[in-house]
Order: sequence, then C-alpha cells, then structure tokens
Amino acid sequence: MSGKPAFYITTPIYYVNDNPHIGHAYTTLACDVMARFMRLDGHDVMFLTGTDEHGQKVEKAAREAGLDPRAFCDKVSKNFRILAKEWNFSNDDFIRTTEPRHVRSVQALWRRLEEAGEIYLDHYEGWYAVRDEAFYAEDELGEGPDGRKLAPSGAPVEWVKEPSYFFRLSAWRDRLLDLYDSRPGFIMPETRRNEVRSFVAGGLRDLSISRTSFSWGVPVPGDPGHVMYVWIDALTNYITAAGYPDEDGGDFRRRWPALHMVGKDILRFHAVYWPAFLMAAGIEVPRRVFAHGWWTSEGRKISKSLGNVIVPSEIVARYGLDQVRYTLMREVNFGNDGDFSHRGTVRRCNHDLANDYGNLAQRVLSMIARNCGGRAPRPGDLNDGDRELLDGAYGLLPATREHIAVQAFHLMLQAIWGVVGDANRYVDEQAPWALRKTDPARMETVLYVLAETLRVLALLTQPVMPESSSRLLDQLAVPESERQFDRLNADHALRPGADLPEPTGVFPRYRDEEQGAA
Ligand code: ME8
Repeated sequence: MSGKPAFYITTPIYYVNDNPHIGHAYTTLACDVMARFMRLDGHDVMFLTGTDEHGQKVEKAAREAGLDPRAFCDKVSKNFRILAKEWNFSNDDFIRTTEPRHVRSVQALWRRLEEAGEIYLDHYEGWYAVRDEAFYAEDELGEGPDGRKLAPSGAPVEWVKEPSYFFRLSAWRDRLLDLYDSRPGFIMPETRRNEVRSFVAGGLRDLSISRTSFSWGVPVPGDPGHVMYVWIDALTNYITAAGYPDEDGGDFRRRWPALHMVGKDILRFHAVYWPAFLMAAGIEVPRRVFAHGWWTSEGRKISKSLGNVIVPSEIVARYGLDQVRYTLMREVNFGNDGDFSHRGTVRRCNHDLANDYGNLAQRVLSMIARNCGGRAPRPGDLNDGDRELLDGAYGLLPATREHIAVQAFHLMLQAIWGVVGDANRYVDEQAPWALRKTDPARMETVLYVLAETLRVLALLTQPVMPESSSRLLDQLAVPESERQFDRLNADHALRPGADLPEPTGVFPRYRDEEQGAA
C-alpha cells in the first residue's frame, strides 16, 4: 500500500437515455483536471465515472429505441467510454449500475438501512417526473401553457399511486443541518449551500425508495415485486467502486470519502438524500459536494428540440482537444453558468493559447535552437529581474494548490497566465535577439531564465492540457519521469547544455474562413 495521501473524485453517473453532450464532458473534464493535478502532486488518486442504467427513464428510452433495456444500456454506455477516450480523461474506473458488483453493493446498503429501522413499507401517492426521476410535492409544481402540471425543472409530472418502501428522511433534518453548519466546505459553492440549507430547514418528507409499476431496476431484497428507486441505486455507485460492501478488506477505508462533482440540477440528491442514507447506514459522508453551473450554447438553453446540442467529438475536431479543455476550464468561473460560443472559443484559442503561451514557447525555443547550438542555454549570474520572473514561476505551485483545493480552475489558469504575461514582458524588455551581438553571455542567461520558466509553466498546464504540455516538455528535454510537481523548484531546474530537439509550434491559430480570425 502506498503512503501517499488518498484522493477520490467522482463524476455523476450519466443516464444512458441520451448520448454524451458538452455538459457531460464538462463535469468529467473538471474531475479529470482535478485528478491529474492531485496525481502530479503526489496523491494516490482514484477518479471514477460511469453510467446510470436503471429506472423508468432508461426503460422508456430503450423501448423507444426498440431495444431490450440491457442491449440499449450496453450500446449507450459505450458512447460514454468513447467520450472518455476522445477527451483524454484519466478515469481509473468506469462503473455501470447494471454490474453485479453494484447490485450486490446497493442491496447490502438497503439491508443495512432496513436493519437500522430506517425503512418502512407504506403507499406512495403523489407526483413523479420520469425525466428527473424525482418525486415532487404539490406546492413545488408549476403549470405549463396547456395547463399541465410541471416540475420546477420543466419536466412533466404524473400522478403515481402504488405500494412503496420509504426511507425516514424526515428524521434526518437536524443532523443534516448540523452537517452543513459544522462543515462549511461540505457543499460548494456557498450560494448553493445556502439553498440546500434552507430547503432542509423547511422540513423534509420521508422519501419513497421503491417502485412496483415497472421492473428495470435492482430488486428490493426480500420483496422482488419492488425495484429500488433509481436514485438510491445510482448514488450508491460511489461506494461500490470504492469496494463497498467490503468495508474492512480491500481499499474502502483508504479510498472513501470522495469529492463528488455534480451539476447544480442534481445537488439535492447528493447533498440531502445521499448524506442521510450514509449517516443512517453508519458510513462516513462525502468529503464535499461541488455543484457547478449550467452551459448554454450561443446564449440559448441546450436542447434537442432547439437542435443546438453541442457534440463533444465535433468541437474537439473543430478547435482541438486541449483548446477545448482549456476554454471550458477558463471561460467560466467554476461554479457559475456559462455560455459556449464560437467567438469565445476562438478568442481563447488564438489569444491565450496561440499568442500568449504558444508564441512565448515558440519564440524562446527557436531562439535557443538558432543561437545556443540546439542545447539548453548556460546561464551566468542572475539579476533581480531574472530572479523575479523565476520566483513568480516557482510561486505558482502553492498558489495553484490553493485554487485547486476549492475547485477554482479558472483562478488556477489565471495565476498561470499571470506568469505567461510576465514572461512575455520579460522577453520584450530583455530583447535577447539584440543581446546576441552585444552580450552573448547575457543572452544565454535570459534564454535560460525563459526556458526554465517555460518548464514550470508546461508542468503546471499538464492537468488541463496534457497532450500539448507533454509536447512542450519534450521540446525542453524534460524526461517523463521528471514531470511530477515535486520538480517545480530550482533544485530540478533545466540542465544547462542539455540537448534539445528541434522546436515545433504547439498551439496553432484557429482560422475562421467565414468570419476571419478573431
Ligand atoms: O442526472 N451544463 O444524469 P444525467 C453543465 N444519472 N452540465 C451539464 C449540462 C449542461 N447544460 N447538462 C448536463 C443524472 N450536465 C443522473 C446522475 S449521479 C449518482 C446520477 C451534466 O445524464 C451535469 O453534471 O442527466 C449534470 O449534473 C449531469 O450532466 C446530469 O447527467
């Protein structure tokens, strides 16, 4: 067993009623960046994603596709695996709720809750939205233009009346409030925490956790006429993948608890139901639930009917993978809503990547190739300006760590780009091309300082842009074994005189034929 601190991060498991779109890619990307950062920073990371395959919504989608639910799930789940490959996601596991390991786990959790007296059999009568897989109270509903009742999400609801097992959620109100109050970082961002807190403070109803009117789900232990409510099934995936129900053997105690990254639409399930289930079963609650914002496309809600669904593989083909990864992580303050637009993406590709970062690298590496015989420059004594740039670069590790610890991906990138800007100003001020004739020794020092700054930058951009950063590090002859964050200091600085390969550009400009480059 490794002595490194463990870190476990999860994406929601996605419904297989639909193919992956930008929203799914976004959540998983945020987790991937976090997982990559923590791995590079010496943690023993587990990063989980997967698919949510049971319930009425999936059963209905399968029927509409003319397929048996299992065959349908196999087919769509595969598309999420393909997405993970296409987007270079580094997930360590991919869970499907139809797998035997999960069925065993969720039945074990159910039994645990039953033994603890947290489950009772009764009748459910009320509103249900299949699209949300959620129960709603009368006072939560609105009305559509045709007078039909709608859930707050806009999903149609239907009246359901059937026998059902219930979880004693109402009894957990005060303990949930204590949890939110004693651990302010449990739900983030803070505005979302306040929303959840007031929802819970308003009182909780017991939760219906089984259904009898369809069969595509995990059978309730001892009463197979019922299948479990899809959310108790789905949420349990997070402990299944950590090894539950083997709590004492295996990795469970080391892995669990996790940081759950979710969209704001499913915060209530993660921040209310899930910790209540866990506390009731005597299992530790998650480390944190972070709810990020919602993407629109060119200012409009993304929906199939508007025909503006953003297909992850299409934007990658158009702008480049690392370009899209960077744009999504930079364009929006993580936690807020954002708009994905062609203009915005081109601006990020051309301005931040091609001009600022790419051009810096290209200028420095090609000056080194031309003027230092293809070797890393040999520095003389450093002056204050040289040291200032390098100190700024080395200071990025503590700064980015702080941002990552609160999932502020945009601030992490802003901090890194602060040093990119400093380095560009330094090149202009120092004008190494002029020093070539007047003071070649000083030119070598300046180019060395820049190359070392680039090494630091390329190490730090790895979590967001793994492929491009790796190409930059190759051009600086940094071996794969020296790309961990413990190398982000002067003790591991670029070796003067090291052979460097021929430089090539890493961030091409995006040229828009119709609209001209932005
Ligand atoms: O809710 N902007 O699955 P789901 C940002 N199976 N993120 C978006 C988005 C958008 N426009 N659209 C979707 C489920 N997402 C359940 C989860 S977990 C135990 C079970 C992302 O396929 C966001 O993360 O409907 C949202 O929470 C998730 O996709 C919903 O995926």
